Amino acid sequence: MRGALIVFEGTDRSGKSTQTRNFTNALQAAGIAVAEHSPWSFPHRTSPVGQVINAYLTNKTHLHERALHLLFSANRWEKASQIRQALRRGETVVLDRYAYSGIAYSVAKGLPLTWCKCADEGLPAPDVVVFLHLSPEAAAKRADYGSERYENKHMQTAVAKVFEQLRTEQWLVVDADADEATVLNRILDSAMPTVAKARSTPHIAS
Ligand code: DGP
Ligand code: NA
Ligand code: NA
Repeated sequence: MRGALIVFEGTDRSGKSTQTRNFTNALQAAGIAVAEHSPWSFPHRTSPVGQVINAYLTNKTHLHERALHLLFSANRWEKASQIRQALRRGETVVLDRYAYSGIAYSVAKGLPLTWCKCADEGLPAPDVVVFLHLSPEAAAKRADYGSERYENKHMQTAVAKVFEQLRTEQWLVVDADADEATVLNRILDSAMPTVAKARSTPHIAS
């Protein structure tokens, strides 16, 4: 069986980092081979491109909005062959954010949707998109937003709106406004059948 490409998306504080970890552990417990170091997070901040992104997010540098968009995209392209290779080896890959974040955050700041979509065209296509839904109000209650760029209610509300636009019927939308174990169970209930189906069908060329 091939690996499945599973993408988690959502606004900041929706629990993606925790739940991609929990979900990876659950896959392994179910005997499904998972790529090493999964979940893989975007942006991955340690590559040269990732370091520039990190400097931007922590307010240490300024970048033109379009240059920034292309850097986030490049940061995903850097990993594209590794993703494909893992899938071919039969390993499932869990991603904490992907191209949908790329579009949502840039469009929220006023860049045109069609232009934003171009840079990520041709990346390995996900089999499953899990969208952790948390209102900006509920997110603000979880913990104070930190000091990074975008961690404010105005931006998060704008990002949530674009995610709504991007959402298709294939997305698995999970209500993330509950405790960790409850949210994980919701994710497993909705994603596991799709993961099993993906692994037993050939990957659609992307
Ligand atoms: P995270 O490490 O998941 O908290 O992401 C850091 C911040 O970067 C977060 O506010 C979301 C934002 N972000 C993630 N991916 C992208 C992207 O592709 N483009 C833009 N503009 N922002 C992104
Ligand atoms: Na964040
Ligand atoms: Na994360």
